[in-house]
Amino acid sequence: MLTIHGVTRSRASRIIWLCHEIGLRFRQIPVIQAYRLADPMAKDAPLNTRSPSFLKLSPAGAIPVIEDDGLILSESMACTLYLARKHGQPFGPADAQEDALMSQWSFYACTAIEADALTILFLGGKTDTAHERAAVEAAADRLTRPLEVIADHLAHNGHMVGRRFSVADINMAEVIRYAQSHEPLMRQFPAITDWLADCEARPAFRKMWEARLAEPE
Ligand SMILES: N[C@@H](CCC(=O)N[C@@H](CS)C(=O)NCC(=O)O)C(=O)O
Repeated sequence: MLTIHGVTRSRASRIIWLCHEIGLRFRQIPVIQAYRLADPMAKDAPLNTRSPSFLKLSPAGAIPVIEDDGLILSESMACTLYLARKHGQPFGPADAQEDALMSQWSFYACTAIEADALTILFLGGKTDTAHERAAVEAAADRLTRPLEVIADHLAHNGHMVGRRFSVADINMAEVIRYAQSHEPLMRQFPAITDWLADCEARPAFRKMWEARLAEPE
């Protein structure tokens, strides 16, 4: 059976969402981020990204990691793309061209959007200082161009690849939703907010999200 290492309050959420879409059973080992613990090396600390046993599995010390049929794989988007390919349509690619496009949009999400969207997620609610406010506004400015690209694509295609909901929508939605709290930014892109609302209304997303909310903050 597929094993997912990582709490749901992490990028493991994208793998869990996909598993629920596919109807794929999995075992979850709730490895937590070390930075969320006062002393990750304490004797009674829960299994975390600095635990020696986890570092054996993932020398990079990051969640999520999956184990499947002897394969040990890190990088959340490599994990979702692998599982989508393995389990095929509709969430995975129909052919090599769709496979390439699903990779293209996933890499674009990671390289052009994720860092700035995370700045908004982590600082968005706590812009106490001028420095923090400037960091959030600079991130929102940099996001305008990639979000224009995505909004235009969605307005013409409805989904990221193949005019159907797929792993490419999961990978893109998981990253764009980090920026959702920046209303002036998101308001410029109704094609994105409508698509995101549809993504987040899916039963598989809701199931993942409920599990996430049930975990301690
Ligand atoms: N590019 C990696 C990033 C992995 C990553 O940074 N994971 C965070 C949690 S979402 C983590 O494990 N942080 C651990 C730590 O900083 O101790 C991926 O997509 O999987």
